[in-house]
Amino acid sequence: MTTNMFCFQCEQTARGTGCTGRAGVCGKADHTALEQDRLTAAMIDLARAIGEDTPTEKEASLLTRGLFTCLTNVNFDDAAIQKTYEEVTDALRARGGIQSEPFEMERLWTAEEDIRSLKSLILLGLRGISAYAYHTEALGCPSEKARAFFPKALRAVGDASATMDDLLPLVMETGQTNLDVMELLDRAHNETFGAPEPAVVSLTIEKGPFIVVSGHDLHDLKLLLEQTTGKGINVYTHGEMLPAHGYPGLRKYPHLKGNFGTAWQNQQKEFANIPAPILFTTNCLMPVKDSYADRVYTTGVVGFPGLVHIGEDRDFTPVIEKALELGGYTGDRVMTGINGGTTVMTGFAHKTVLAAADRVISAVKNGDIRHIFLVGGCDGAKPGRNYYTEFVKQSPGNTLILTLACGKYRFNDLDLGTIGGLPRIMDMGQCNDAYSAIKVALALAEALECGVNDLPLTLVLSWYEQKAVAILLTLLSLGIKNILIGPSLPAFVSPNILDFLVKNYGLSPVTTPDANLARILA
Ligand code: SF4
Ligand code: SF3
Repeated sequence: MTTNMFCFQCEQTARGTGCTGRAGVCGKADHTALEQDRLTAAMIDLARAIGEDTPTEKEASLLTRGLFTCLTNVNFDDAAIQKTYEEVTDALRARGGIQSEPFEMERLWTAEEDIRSLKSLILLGLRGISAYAYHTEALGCPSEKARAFFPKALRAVGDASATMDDLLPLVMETGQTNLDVMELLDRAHNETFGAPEPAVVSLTIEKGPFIVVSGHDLHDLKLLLEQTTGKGINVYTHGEMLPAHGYPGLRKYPHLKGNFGTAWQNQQKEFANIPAPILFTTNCLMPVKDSYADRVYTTGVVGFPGLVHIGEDRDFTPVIEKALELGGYTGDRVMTGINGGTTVMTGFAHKTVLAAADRVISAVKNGDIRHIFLVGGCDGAKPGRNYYTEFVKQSPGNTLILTLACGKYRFNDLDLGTIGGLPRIMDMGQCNDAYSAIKVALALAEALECGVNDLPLTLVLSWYEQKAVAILLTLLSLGIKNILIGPSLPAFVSPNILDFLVKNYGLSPVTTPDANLARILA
C-alpha cells in the first residue's frame, strides 16, 4: 500500500497545505491520486514528444480528457484512469516514445516554492479549461487555441529550467485560453439550445418516476430528455445543471420539471434513500454512500468504482429502467432551498441582462443602483462559506447581485425584491457563464465610458476546484482588479506569488461581510 500521495489542488485540502497519507479530504484514495499523477506525467511526456507540432485531433482530445480526469470530484476509478494512461502511452509510442527522461510529478511537488506555485497555477488552470473544452468538443466546436496551448503549457510544467519570467506570461496565457474556451462554449450553448431566458424553477418533486441529473454537460441532459420523452419519467436538475431551465431548447421538454437539492457538498445527505436514479455528467461527485450506491450512474469522464458507467453511445436505458423500477415519491414532495424558498430563478445570461442594459445604466447614473456585486463561484463543505449568504443578505436594497456556479445555492432561494423591474439576484448560469459576466461588465464599461475597474462593480468569488482557478486567471488576464476571494486562499499560491497578485491586481481574501461591504461601499 502506498502512502505518498500529495494533492493540494482544491480549497478543502488538508490543513490548508496538502492532502497526504491514505486519502484526501474529498475521499480520493492515495492510489487514485498516484494514478492521476502518473497520467499527468505521461501527458507531460506526450506534450514533449509533440514538441512545436500541432497536436493531432486524437492527441488533443486525449489531453483534454486526461486533464479533465484529474479535476477534483470527477473520477475516483483507478481502472478508468489507467485506461486513459494507456491511451496516452500509446499516443506517446506513436510519436516515437519518450524524448529524454520520463517526467515524474515528484519534481513538480519538490520544486522551489515560487516555481511550484506558478507551475501549479498553469497545470490546475489547464485542468479547469479542459472541462469546458470537453463540452465544446461534445457540441462539435473544439477550441483550436486550447488544443495548441495544452502541449505548450504542459511542456512548461515539465521544464526544469523554466524561470519565473518564463512562467508568468504562461499563467496569463492560461487565463486567455480559458476565455476563448468559455466564449466558444457560450456560443455553442446559445446556438444549440437558444439564448437563456429568465425562468422560475420549482424545487418541488412531483409524484412518480424521476431522474436527477447532475454536473455541467447540457448535451448529455438533452440526450436524456430525448430518451425519456413519453416514458412517464420526470427529469430534475441538480447542482450546476440548474441553469438548463433557462435554455429554450431544453425547457421545451415538459418533463424537465424542476431542480432537486442544493450544491454538491450536500449530496450524501440529499441522495440518501432517494427513490430515483442520479446521473453524474461531470463534477462534483462525492464518494457514493451505500444508501444510494445502487442508483448512481456516471457518464463522460466521471467515474467511481462499482457504478454503472454510460458509455460513448449515451444509451441511458439502465438509468431509465431504474427510474421506472424505483417509481419516485408517492405524492408531490415540496422541497426548499437553504433559506426555505420553494423556487429559484435562473436564465439571466448576457443577452437578457444586456437587453436591460439601458435600464441598468440609467439606474446606475441616477443612483437607484448604488453598486453591482458578482457573488459567484463554487460551493464547498468547509465552514466559513456562510460568508456568501450573509454578504448577500446584508447587501443594501439598492444593490444588484449577479451570481453564477454552484455557490449560489447559499442564497438563490432568497427573495430580495426588485430594482427597476429587475430581480435583485440574477443567476447568470454555470461557472463557465463567467463569460456572460465578463461580457456584461465590458458592455457596461463601454456605455458608461469608463474602464471595467472604474465600474461600481465588485467581484466576490468563492472557489473550490480548478475551474475556478481557470476563471480567476481569465479575470486577471483581462486586468480585472480588486477581486475578493474566499473562503480561503489556495495552498498552491506561495507568499511571493500572492504578494505579486496583491500588488498588481489588488486581489484580497474575504474577511467578514460587514467589513467587506463597508469598505466596498465607502
Ligand atoms: Fe485533497 Fe482536494 Fe486533492 Fe481531494 S482534490 S485530494 S481534497 S486537495
Ligand atoms: Fe461547483 Fe463542483 Fe465549482 Fe461549475 S459543481 S462550480 S464546485
